[in-house]
Amino acid sequence: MQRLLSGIKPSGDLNIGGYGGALRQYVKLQHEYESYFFVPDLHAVTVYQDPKELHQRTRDIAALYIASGIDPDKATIFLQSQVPAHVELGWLLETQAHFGELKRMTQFKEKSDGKDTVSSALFTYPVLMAADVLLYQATHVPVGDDQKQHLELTRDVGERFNNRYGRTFTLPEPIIQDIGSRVMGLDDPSKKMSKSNPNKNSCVHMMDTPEDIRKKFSRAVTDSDGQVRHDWEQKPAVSNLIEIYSVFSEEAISVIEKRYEGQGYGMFKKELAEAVIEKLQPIQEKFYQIVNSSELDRVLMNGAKRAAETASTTLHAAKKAMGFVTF
Ligand code: AQP
Repeated sequence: MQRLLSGIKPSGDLNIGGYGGALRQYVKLQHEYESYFFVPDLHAVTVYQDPKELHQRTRDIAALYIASGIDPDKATIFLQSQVPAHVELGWLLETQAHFGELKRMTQFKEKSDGKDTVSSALFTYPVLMAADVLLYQATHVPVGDDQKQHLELTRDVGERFNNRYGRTFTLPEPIIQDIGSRVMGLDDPSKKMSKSNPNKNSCVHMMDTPEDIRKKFSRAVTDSDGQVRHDWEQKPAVSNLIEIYSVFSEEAISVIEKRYEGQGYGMFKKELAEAVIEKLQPIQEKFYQIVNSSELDRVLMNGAKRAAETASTTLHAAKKAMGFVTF
């Protein structure tokens, strides 16, 4: 069976962008791959996180994995910071990554833009991501559109290591879906719906109340031609809403376009909100049952144990290949 690894950073409250681009896919893929789903808490701290919030959000993301349908008996669910091999391999791989290629990472450019200081961890974070993936010999990584470049770096660094020290790592392939791979902000369709966006109306959070969800969609920007038509070039805001609708109702885009033909945006936005509410309601219920439970602790402890076994085999092989004294 081929192996898959992916995760969602606890850097803010999870929104429907992360659900559409990642979590929804995880739930399906767990049946096709031997799956590792982790919470990359070490990645979150590349920018400052309030310790109490980080603690709670880390549990929240893990609970959302389970509440959304990932089965902990099938997939391994764990926290990155519970498996020290990630950091150790990250350091070894930093010796293989080039300063110039890290400087070209668009996410680094975006996140450092306009800041007086940025942490060096933000700069080297794609190398830690490479370690996350290569440690598990993952054959596939489901990623949103924005993470494609980081996965290419993972392959480059892994290949460089293999060429220099002998074949140690499996080079992973991305899995990118067509619909939902890039959910944009409700206030600005040129910007990705992001956890760290301070404008709370730009995204719908997974735990938003029905009232909030209705309000946010009613305020979502559209355009002036009044047609529910999917066309990213000419109608990015409406196309984004149609894709969200398609993700949540599991209907084809053409079906949605047809239903609202000639009706303007009012009913379309209302029913879009209802489709999202309907999908989120059972997830929210399950989330509240498990988020602070000892059941979640047990899942994460078992997951870390299982993950560490796989990770330590790869780390040992990498250290041996590089010439470190190993026993
Ligand atoms: N808006 C989105 N549309 C589609 N996919 C998305 N993903 C995130 N936002 C969207 C995908 O979710 C996975 C986990 O992402 P992440 O949380 O680890 O990192 P991120 O992409 O940096 O997410 P955010 O929300 O933008 O976080 P901040 O603001 O903290 O940087 C990835 O596969 C991602 O593509």
